[in-house]
Amino acid sequence: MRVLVTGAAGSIGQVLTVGLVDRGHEVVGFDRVPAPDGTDIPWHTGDCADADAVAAVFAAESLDGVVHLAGVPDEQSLPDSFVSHVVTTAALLDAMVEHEVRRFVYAGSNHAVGRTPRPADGELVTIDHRPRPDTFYGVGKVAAEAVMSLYVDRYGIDAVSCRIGSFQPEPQTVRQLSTWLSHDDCVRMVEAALTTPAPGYAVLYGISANTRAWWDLAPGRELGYEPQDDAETFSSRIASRPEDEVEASYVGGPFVTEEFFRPALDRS
Ligand code: 15L
Repeated sequence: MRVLVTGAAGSIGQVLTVGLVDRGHEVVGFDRVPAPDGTDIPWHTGDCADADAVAAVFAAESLDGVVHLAGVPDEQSLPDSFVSHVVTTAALLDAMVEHEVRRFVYAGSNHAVGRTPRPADGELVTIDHRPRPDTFYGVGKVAAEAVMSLYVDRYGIDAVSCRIGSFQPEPQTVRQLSTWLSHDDCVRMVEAALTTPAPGYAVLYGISANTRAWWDLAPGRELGYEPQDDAETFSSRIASRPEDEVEASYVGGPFVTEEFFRPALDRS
């Protein structure tokens, strides 16, 4: 497939670009910053919140799909979060409709359901749990999923939101022994979301096959995502910390704590 990757210069973008090319896909990069040194793919520098910049990319490239990773991966004010996650998603979907590009894969986040409490032992957080954001970041991710759902219903495109856990080379904390997404599994996940036949609107939890996982991997498996890595491999290297208990109580871990409580709007 020939795929536009937004946020291609970011941490996930760089791993994914190489991984998708290795798997035989053609990747076009799109980011606010120029291509990192050594990048050898077509590249567009611009902001995907800018509909004109997005339109110019789609006019220049013939595409089969979009992988939308761009967006600030952390807490911001509500308006900034809206632009970062919702406006960018809408701008890309509008261009996809205009150019008849059918497949959209989104870097959603566990923080869309971050306020979901950990269920009883042996039970999983499923994709049927209601949207329950833990931050304005999470609100932005929920709203971006809503825009995707609207475009699937209106225009019949296929859109998959991968609610990513903790994308790291290795897990760093006790929480991440449950929530880790390895680099290789990230590539497997996105390739499955790009190539699975006719998913319509779909959501999956983007984690590896972690022994301590408590988010449901079945929706991803139904789309062909078979994770291969397990954070448990690294467990002996992870020191416990006092905050581990609170971080284990909700999907969103540290994002549910009072440290993140703030007004929605910045005031000058
Ligand atoms: C995310 O979605 C964030 O982008 C990242 O900063 C981490 O908080 C990660 O989730 C996580 O939950 O570990």
